[in-house]
Amino acid sequence: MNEMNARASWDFSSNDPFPYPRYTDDWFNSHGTRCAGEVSAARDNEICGVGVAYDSKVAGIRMLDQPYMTDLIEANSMGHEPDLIHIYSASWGPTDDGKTVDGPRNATMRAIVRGVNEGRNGLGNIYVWASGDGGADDDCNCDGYAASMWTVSINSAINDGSNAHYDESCSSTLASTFSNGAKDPNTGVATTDLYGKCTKTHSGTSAAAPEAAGVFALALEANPNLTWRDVQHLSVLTSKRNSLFDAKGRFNWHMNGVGLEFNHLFGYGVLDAGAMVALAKDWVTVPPRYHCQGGLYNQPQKLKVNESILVEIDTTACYDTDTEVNYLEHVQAVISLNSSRRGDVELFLTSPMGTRSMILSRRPNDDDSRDGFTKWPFMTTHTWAENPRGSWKLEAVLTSPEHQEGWLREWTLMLHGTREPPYDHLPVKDPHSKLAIVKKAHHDKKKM
Ligand SMILES: [Ca+2]
Ligand SMILES: [Ca+2]
Ligand SMILES: [Ca+2]
Repeated sequence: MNEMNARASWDFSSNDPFPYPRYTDDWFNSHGTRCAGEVSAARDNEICGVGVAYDSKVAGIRMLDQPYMTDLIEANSMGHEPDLIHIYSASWGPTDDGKTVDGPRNATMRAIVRGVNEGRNGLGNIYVWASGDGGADDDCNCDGYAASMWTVSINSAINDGSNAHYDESCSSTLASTFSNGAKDPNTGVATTDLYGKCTKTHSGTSAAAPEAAGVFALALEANPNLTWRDVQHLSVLTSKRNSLFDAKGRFNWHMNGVGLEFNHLFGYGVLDAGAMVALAKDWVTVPPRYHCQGGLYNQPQKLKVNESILVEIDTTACYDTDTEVNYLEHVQAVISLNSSRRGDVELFLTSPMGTRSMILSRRPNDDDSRDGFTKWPFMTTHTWAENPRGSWKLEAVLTSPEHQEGWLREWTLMLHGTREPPYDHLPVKDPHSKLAIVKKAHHDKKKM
């Protein structure tokens, strides 16, 4: 490692200042060492490769290696030294079995919220999250850590631009980086390993998230004043579609209402470190963020099999109030529903500008009939920079071969974003850039 920051490190699994991995025959605890090397392996380290941000320092937080996980261990880890640590990179989460619906508990949620609001001396910690390795039968919007708007969740692509077989899809993924999964087994991620070794087989979205953490470290090096939201805006504006595509042809690229291309698998595309650093140098912090409850729908509706029911919320987006939102960042559809088979429910959210996000996909292994979803915050990033005023449509359907039943009970629409246009003070250097396209969309709209 380039330099280990011992002061920012801690072992929450055994409560001591030394987060050394516990060595086992199966190398089970090699994960953190491998992720750390991707970010921060020094130049000329004579072991292997080089970290994305090779001048960064890295702290180790050991927190997964004990018989059970507690809210307190998670909270302490996520909130550890939030002024010393700028970026937290997490390659863990709820079980990827395609039937778990789980997210941060109270203390962990509070720690993350405190991190983004107060961490990094008020600029906000960056929480980078692996979107998960549950494959096509899981949905990362059922992983409350990845789906949180306070985390930047990162999916992976393989070297030919297609998604990996283990990739999950969901509307909350912001961007992607590269990882293993190609047919050629020699296409894993090279990084540091236990016993001072080199591995060339680091894998999964676990290997994708630290690459993003490295890119964000470079952006913060170029401009230390970036807030946690600036980093998300930069990701949206500089990630590239390139040749990324869905190997199974399910999810195409679409353009949202302000001309930004997004994909259900890859978010806004693959991170471009050079473009992000260049734009970070010119960046002017985005205007204040407001939270607007756009509306509440609470007349229970019976779901239908293979036929959508449609409910609408018509919103002013808190027009002429203290929380007016005119330019979206994240949108949450906070939903309560239950069904005789939870995994058969699909949900789609369509914005007033016509952008349709699949906020829940079918999960064939999820046979829950009891819990359903209770005020679950399904999140989409796909309507970024759109104007939220108008009619939002929620479609719900049971995609069941046999007879199932269910109820959509409640839907609260939460709109998060700015009152002021976010990029007004940024110079446009490239007329074909996404920044130029969005600024033009915002400007044209104002003239109307
Ligand atoms: Ca220890
Ligand atoms: Ca998952
Ligand atoms: Ca997220």
